[in-house]
Amino acid sequence: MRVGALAIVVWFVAAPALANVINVNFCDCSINFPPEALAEYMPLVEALSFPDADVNGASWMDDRESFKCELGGNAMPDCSCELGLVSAILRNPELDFKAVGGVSHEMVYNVFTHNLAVLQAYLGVEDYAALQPLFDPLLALIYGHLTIGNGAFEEEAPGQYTFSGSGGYAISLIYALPTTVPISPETIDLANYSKLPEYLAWNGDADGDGFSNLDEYLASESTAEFVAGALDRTRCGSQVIGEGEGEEGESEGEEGEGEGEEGEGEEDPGEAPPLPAAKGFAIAFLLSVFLGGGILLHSAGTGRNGRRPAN
Ligand SMILES: [Ca+2]
Ligand SMILES: [Ca+2]
Repeated sequence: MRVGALAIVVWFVAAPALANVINVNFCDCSINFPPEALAEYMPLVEALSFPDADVNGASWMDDRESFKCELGGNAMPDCSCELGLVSAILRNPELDFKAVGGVSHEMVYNVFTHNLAVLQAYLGVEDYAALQPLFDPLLALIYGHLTIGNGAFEEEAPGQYTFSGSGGYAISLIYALPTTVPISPETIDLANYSKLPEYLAWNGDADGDGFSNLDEYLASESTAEFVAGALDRTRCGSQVIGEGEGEEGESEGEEGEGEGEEGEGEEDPGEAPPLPAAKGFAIAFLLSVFLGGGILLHSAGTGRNGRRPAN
């Protein structure tokens, strides 16, 4: 990994004994909720609680006056499973399913680090450097979800937006970053980032065995077995199969989204029912949550920095 432009990654790169290995536990990039004071927002807090948070489904937020939102999921836990898959690939430079229609370490590494450089360029060196100390965990989540990249983000009005999928969720997080200058339209255009939904999204197929990642999740008895099975062509989740057995099947993975496509959230399976609106819940709080609840950001005053947990 290049050291200059990608220096930000250092926070979550542990002892890179091998070139291009990124060690990041996305579940560590989360949240210690301050307890009591949050009763009013408990539905939202519960939705965001890691490692079981599933907030990358069809969602919307409206932070123009009082804060309101509806959050959806896609039936797969985000950090432990969906981002866990990304993490496992980033850790293993030997992983390569390209010859059988799957993903490789190189592909995921390149997308992950490319997006890091793109966002850094969009935000500018000074803003990015200012954000980095406080927001590295959040930035890691952004890059992880961008790498998956499915879904869409649409700003309907300043502070009012809809989003779906990991890509849309990542953009919603970028939208909420407390920058010193307004975030440009290019910065919140998912089309400007690289992504690998055909391999990494719920309906993608990382190992090219014909079973979608959701298939593998539903056939798994644990998170670890999901991550292992989704990267093992002799398994569908916890179940042993013949290599490539699912290739003739009808898995959703066969309809995996192509790179750059913006899938619609309504395709997501098992969408969680919308949560009740959480009035008065400032974006600043949500961002502070990513920092362990210690910091309330100025962003509440900007009106633009809304944030939500979907995807
Ligand atoms: Ca999910
Ligand atoms: Ca598979």
